[in-house]
Amino acid sequence: MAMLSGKKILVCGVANERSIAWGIAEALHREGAELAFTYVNEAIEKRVRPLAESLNCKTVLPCDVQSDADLDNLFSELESRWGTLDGIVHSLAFAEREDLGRPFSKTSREGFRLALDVSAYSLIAMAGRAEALMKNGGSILTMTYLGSQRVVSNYNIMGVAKAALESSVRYLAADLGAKHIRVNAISAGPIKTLAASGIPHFRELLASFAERAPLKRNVSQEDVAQASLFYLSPMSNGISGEITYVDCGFNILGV
Ligand code: NAD
Ligand code: 0WE
Repeated sequence: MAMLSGKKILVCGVANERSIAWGIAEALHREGAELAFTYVNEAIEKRVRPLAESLNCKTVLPCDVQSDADLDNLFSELESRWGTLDGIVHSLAFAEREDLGRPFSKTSREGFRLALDVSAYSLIAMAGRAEALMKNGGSILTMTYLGSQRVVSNYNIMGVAKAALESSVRYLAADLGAKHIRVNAISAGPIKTLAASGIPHFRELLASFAERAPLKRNVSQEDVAQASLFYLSPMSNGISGEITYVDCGFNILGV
């Protein structure tokens, strides 16, 4: 039995088939949801269009979350195509590569602004525009990482941005709850995606994670997709403002 038949869900953050958002999109499609996708630029559009078409989806729209005009156009396009919206998958983040490398105390003002704008403010910007479209309530889901709560070497300004994102989840949940709009986050363990490529020592991070995590393995795209289905479906109707670890238990560890 499909859990999401007739539900209209916007998926932001597919870059390629390894993207966390793509695993979620496949799961949503399997459960009967109707999807729309966004891309940040033309290079990503070339990747996203064929992937969307493989799920019989023709709604692929531009959105650089740094642009208010892009966000306005995206939601007015969804309004005219769909009229209502049931869910959003927000699965995007960005910081200058140099800010993930240099000492944290040397983070530039512009690096801070960019990381928080793309990785945290974008959730607020989308939720504010989605409110009017989510006429029957809705579910907004974002992706975060343990580096928001604990120091992870080199995660740096992204840790601060994810802390702002997680706090925004709670404030948005409180603000939009009366409209039956739920806002939650999944805190995923490390997964080798485009955003993880070129991170120094990422392979070592994955290996030590699998060794130490209670489940003795790495987290998969499918693990995150399954938990996402829960949040985008009525199975989680009583849950809002929550951060759920999908990390094979890693976050419970002390020494
Ligand atoms: P990914 O590279 O596949 O996805 C990141 C997406 O962000 C890309 O599609 C990219 O186009 C998009 N993006 C960047 N700047 C943008 C902008 N200005 N406007 C619109 N889109 C923009 O990598 P991923 O690992 O799937 O990342 C998805 C989310 O998951 C991110 O929030 C990331 O922080 C989070 N996350 C990743 C991991 C991991 O280890 N891979 C772990 C926990 C959380
Ligand atoms: O959120 C992320 C990655 C986010 C990210 C990645 C990049 C690389 C390319 C944001 N901006 C950029 N900018 C680029 O130019 N993750 C949770 C994955 C990740 O990144 C790390 C990690 C993990 C895990 C960086 C250092 C340490 C661990």
